[in-house]
Amino acid sequence: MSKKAKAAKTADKKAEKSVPTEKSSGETKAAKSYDADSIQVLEGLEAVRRRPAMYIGTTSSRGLHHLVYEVVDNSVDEAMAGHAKNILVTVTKDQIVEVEDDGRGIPVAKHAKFKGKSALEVVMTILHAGGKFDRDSYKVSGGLHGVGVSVVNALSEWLEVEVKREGKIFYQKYKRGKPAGDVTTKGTLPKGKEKETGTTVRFFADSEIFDEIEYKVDIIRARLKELAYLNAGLSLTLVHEKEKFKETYKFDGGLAQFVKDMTANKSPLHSKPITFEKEKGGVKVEGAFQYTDTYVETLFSFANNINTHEGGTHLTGVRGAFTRVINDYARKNDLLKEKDEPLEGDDTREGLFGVVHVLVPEPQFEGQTKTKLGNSEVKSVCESICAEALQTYFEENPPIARKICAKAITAAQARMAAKKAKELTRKKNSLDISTLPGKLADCSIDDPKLCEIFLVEGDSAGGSAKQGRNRQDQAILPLRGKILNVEKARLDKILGNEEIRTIVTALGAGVGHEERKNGEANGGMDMEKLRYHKVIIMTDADVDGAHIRTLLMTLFYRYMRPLIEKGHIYIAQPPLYAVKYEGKIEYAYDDAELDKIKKRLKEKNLYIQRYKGLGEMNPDQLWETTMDPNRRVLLQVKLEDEVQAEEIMSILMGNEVEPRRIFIQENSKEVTNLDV
Ligand code: 0RA
Repeated sequence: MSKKAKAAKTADKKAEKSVPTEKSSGETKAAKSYDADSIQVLEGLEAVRRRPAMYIGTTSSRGLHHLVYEVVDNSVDEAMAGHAKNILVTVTKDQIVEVEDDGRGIPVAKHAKFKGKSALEVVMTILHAGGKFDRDSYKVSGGLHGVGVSVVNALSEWLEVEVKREGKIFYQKYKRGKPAGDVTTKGTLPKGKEKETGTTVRFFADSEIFDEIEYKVDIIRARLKELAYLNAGLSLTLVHEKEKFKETYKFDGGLAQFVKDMTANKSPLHSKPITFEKEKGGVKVEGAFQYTDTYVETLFSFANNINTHEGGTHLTGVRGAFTRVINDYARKNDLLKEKDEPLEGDDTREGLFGVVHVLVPEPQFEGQTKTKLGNSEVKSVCESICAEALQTYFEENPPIARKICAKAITAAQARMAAKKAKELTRKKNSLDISTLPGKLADCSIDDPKLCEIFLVEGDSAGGSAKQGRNRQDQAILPLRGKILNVEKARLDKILGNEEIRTIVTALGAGVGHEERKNGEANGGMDMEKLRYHKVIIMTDADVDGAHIRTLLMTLFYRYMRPLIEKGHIYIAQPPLYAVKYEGKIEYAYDDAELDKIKKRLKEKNLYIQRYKGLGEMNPDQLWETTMDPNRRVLLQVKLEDEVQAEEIMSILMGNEVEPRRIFIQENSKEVTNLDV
């Protein structure tokens, strides 16, 4: 018997007797020096319940949704091994989650290594046991995913699993991770369906562990849709009973379809995305890319079905390929003359939309949120596969290759012009008050942590805000009319725009997609210089206000993203109604609230005013309802899901007018609640 198996055997004995405490497993460790794996086994599921955050990150709503991802990921693994084609996820009215797949079914045979227990029970009740039953395929495993279905079991009040295999239905139930009975045969499959196989996991998350048990359809939907794009042909259905929601995602076009859908509201330079799919050195790389006439780069990267928000070696490799191939092509075809400087990476990717997905046998996830791929070998594999595909594409499509090169060359010229404009803005940026914009009413104290700035729509509201504010720590910057749509302009033009320059100067931290790293001279935002830790967008509660807010959010999202990532952006919530009676006044922030007030004061003679704009409030009212930190409600803008944010942004700001109009109308009531 191997050392591991022995350890597991001991573990089972311990588990039978009692729940091992941390101390006891520590003693065992010292006495017999088991390897890391066996210690995890020793700890058992009780460890998961004791420190859930270690396994799923958090016990907030985010952690709750991780349970669903974890179970779904197991079914996706089965699909990637080529055995499951359909996955059905149901959230019942009672917040029970059911995940059904048509894979081979978790094996049920007795398992020698685990004292003759059913493999099913082992998979469900022993930490990290999944790996002991290798499915010979890549696994979905990421920073927080990939912990194993047993973790879900441990954190569920109860969990049931049903396996269809060998013409039978096997069943087992667990309570807080412990079997509530043996694996039983629940029945046989009906005539004609004897060959059906699959796994169904049904669980009810434990309210002793989670802050709240309420699954959000948007969040699950985003993940399932993402998985459908990443796994061409796989069908994922989501049913959310409470929301009366049912949708199926299946994309035979996979990543190419993902790119096409994302650029649907933009103007592409070529109709078909550039795609590749190849394996090299045990790493499988898949990609799809399309240039649009926009000015930003939008690349998504995934590793083993996990969105690598922080990028990593796969993305670096792909980016390098674009820089190299486009420079080579432009030189070779004399589009770039000998005297010309080489194109920078950013120039070659202007307007580029794309996605890369790698499958790595042993992914290393690094970074703050464990969403940065660290495997160094992946970089050169991605670079060479992507470069080869690009080269071939350019050779086969010379007119498109020339268009792409021309765009990159113009981007380089614009970059140089922007550099000048940026330097101008930077100079004005210094904390020297005399260079701050004239219409900014600044705070009197200068600790950024305590200071906030209101970006206010219109001069008249700006005037009220200036009078109503606490001038010690609240600054007001009135914005005149609409700001430039940054989605449709290059950086030089954007920084040339008066309104935007004013905002950038007032905030003081410069512009950039990322935060500037220590010691870097330029590029990125310098968050140390940010002059206000709360940047509050205050616009009218109407369609125009929503539009201005969107324009500002687009500016922040595209060019000052660290502001959003670090949680500095807020949206003020002015009231929609004032209810006046007997010299008193109450405010309602939405229609429901108005109804409540009306009911409560039905005896009174009410005068109801609907605010059309902030300008209709006098300075005191504006302070009381919207600006006073003790009474106001601020919405913090968060970046929950980049793919979803991109979708929203491109609908809101893209070329096509119609979808945008529809979106703003449908959502103008809720637009403030969006997690961008
Ligand atoms: C281990 C081995 C095999 C299948 C699975 C696990 C499996 C796990 C899950 C979890 C959800 N759905 C699943 N489907 C399959 C291979 C079994 C065989 O060789 O027949």
